[in-house]
Amino acid sequence: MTPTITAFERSPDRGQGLARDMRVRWALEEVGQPYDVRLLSFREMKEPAHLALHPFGQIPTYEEGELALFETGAIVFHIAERHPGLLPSDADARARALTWMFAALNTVEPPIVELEQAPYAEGDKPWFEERQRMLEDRVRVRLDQLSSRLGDSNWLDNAFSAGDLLMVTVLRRLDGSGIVEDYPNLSAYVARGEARPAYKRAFAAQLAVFTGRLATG
Ligand SMILES: N[C@@H](CCC(=O)N[C@@H](CS)C(=O)NCC(=O)O)C(=O)O
Repeated sequence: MTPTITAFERSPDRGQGLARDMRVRWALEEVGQPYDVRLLSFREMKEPAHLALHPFGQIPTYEEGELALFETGAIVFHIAERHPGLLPSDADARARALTWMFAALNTVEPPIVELEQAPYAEGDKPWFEERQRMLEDRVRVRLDQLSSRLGDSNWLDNAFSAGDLLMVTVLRRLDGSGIVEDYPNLSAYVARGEARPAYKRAFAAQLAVFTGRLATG
């Protein structure tokens, strides 16, 4: 059965891979599962039909027959559980990959999202610049730690996994800030993720929502 995901009809980043349907598209591409996409306006995201699928009125969602899921971590885990390629078969390695999935979403993403949203939410406050510096320091603490752990490895725990998929998409949220560039091994890690054919297909498909064109090759 072909799953259907939801995505922005008009994304704030105009399809640069930052909207979170990118994670789900990438996971589906990694495992070779075709999917359909239903595009939603901001108004439609807050209407009862979508709230029945996603209680917080957000994207992405994932529908497969009777099953309806929200939260990218849960959706990527579901895909990874049902197809080979995103989670190791060894039980301990699988548990470690799951740990990295949670670390990406629970430990690394929150300070990044706070930094990203501060200019919109608090940009007009007299204390904004001081707070912005504090938020950036918090992000740097996490990136220092992640960079130390990654070291010279290609991926977080040997082979590429759903943990890397989520971590790369989380780090990409810092695009344009120049922060990841201060960590050469993290920059190279993100670039390795972006170089994967499945990532490129997912990126092209998301961008095509805005350009109307799917890149070939
Ligand atoms: N924790 C959620 C976050 C979902 C989320 O923030 N989605 C954004 C798009 S990337 C959204 O729908 N924003 C519009 C809104 O919250 O109204 C997940 O990982 O799925």
